Amino acid sequence: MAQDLTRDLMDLIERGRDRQLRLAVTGLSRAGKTAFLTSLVDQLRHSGLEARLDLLSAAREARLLGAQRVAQQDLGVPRFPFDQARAALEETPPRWPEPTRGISELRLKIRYRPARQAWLRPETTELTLDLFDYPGEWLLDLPLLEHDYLSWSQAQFADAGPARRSMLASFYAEVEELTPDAEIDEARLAAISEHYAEGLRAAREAGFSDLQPGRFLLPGELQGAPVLQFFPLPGLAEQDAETLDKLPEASVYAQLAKRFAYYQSHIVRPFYREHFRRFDRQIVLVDVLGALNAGPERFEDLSRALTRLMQSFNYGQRSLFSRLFTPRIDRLAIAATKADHVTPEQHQHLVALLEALLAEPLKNLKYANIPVKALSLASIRATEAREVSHQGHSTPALKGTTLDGESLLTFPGEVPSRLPTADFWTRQGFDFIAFRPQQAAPGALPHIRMDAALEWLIGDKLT
Ligand SMILES: Nc1nc2c(ncn2[C@@H]2O[C@H](COP(=O)(O)OP(=O)(O)OP(=O)(O)O)[C@@H](O)[C@H]2O)c(=O)[nH]1
Ligand SMILES: [Mg+2]
Repeated sequence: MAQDLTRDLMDLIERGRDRQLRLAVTGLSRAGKTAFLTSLVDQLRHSGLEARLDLLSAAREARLLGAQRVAQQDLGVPRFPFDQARAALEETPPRWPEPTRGISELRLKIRYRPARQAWLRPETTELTLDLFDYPGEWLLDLPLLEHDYLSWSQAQFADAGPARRSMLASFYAEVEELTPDAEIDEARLAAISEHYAEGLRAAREAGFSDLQPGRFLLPGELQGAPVLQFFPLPGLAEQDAETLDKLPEASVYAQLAKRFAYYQSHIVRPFYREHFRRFDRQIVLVDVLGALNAGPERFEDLSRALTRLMQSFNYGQRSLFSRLFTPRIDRLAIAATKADHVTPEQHQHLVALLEALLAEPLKNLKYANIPVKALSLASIRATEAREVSHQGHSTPALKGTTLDGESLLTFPGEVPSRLPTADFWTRQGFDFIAFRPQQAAPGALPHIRMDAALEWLIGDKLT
């Protein structure tokens, strides 16, 4: 207890001195969070020696001395599996890090020489960077906190397009026969919940993003628990709220609403409270290219999911008071990940498309006067950019190895710089290929613009 208190006090002092930063790496499932964190640690650990970080001013000015992982704050949370991720990348053939199944934390101490040496100023200083990783599936539970059972049910049915509906067909067939005032039948609720979970899993496999509740996709230790046995009911209307609320405890509606509330208060809220409240900076990672490859319904689904998600974070300018006691995100980056899937001259379009996808949240952030930088990056670059000449013309191409080990020289297609039109979708001019990471070489992992991201997110703290 006393130890906890001392630690919290030390943190508070460090925050006050601007020597500690908590960075939210936000991204839906498969967006590239784990790859980003792995690369971030790797680049900073190699900084000063073999990392290529020219766009990070502290590195360019040779003031960045390196970084070390240190004991994290919460000893009850596993450590971010950096070594496992790095080892997977070094195997022959190299492998991508595993999808994340639970929460992990990481604390980095970054050592640097301040830009201006002054009297009484130490020659070297440290910045503590706190990071954490989690399964993307769980992130979409944050917007679920905004709802009650009635409004949540309505939203789940309102947003589903034809492809998504077809994946949930067996759930729809069952649930449509259920009336809110029917008496509960435990076994039936469990069976319908399983249909719902199956439908969500199928939708995820098919590239959909806006899927709630997240623990249905990745239950962890909650597998089979009644708290995961609920689902939305169709045909509920706002004006029925009063009647619905009066239904007896043993009715289907009352039971489902109770489980939904339990899920919110016992699963989502603690997750949010413990991990998502205290951030100073944020990077939102988006697999724009993956969504582009998956078609219009998935693309819209991603845009909607991200817009809702970004409402769950605290943004605002900082005063000394807010920095100490109610930290807010005062600067963020949005990044289109896996930029090495397209040729370099497409990167600008990729950023424009990302901005179009996030138009709504960007408007709000601008209004709140929060600086945002949009960029495209590859945390771990798997391809090489090439020029191919054909009949006297030189065209850009990518060289990489597919996951099956086939060596490829390809032009994956043009990225539209605006939200794609119907015409784009019918032509479907984009061919997304999953590449294997490059064979490990000495030094830091190859990347695209990790240094630009770092400069924006922490550069000002390294001066
Ligand atoms: N080519 C390329 N592929 C990448 C890059 N980053 C991620 N990927 C691919 O995207 C997949 C998902 O990346 P992860 O970092 O595991 O994604 P995540 O956001 O941690 O996903 P969850 O843990 O499932 O939430 C990887 O297995 C790679 O196939 C990159 O920089 N370049
Ligand atoms: Mg992950």
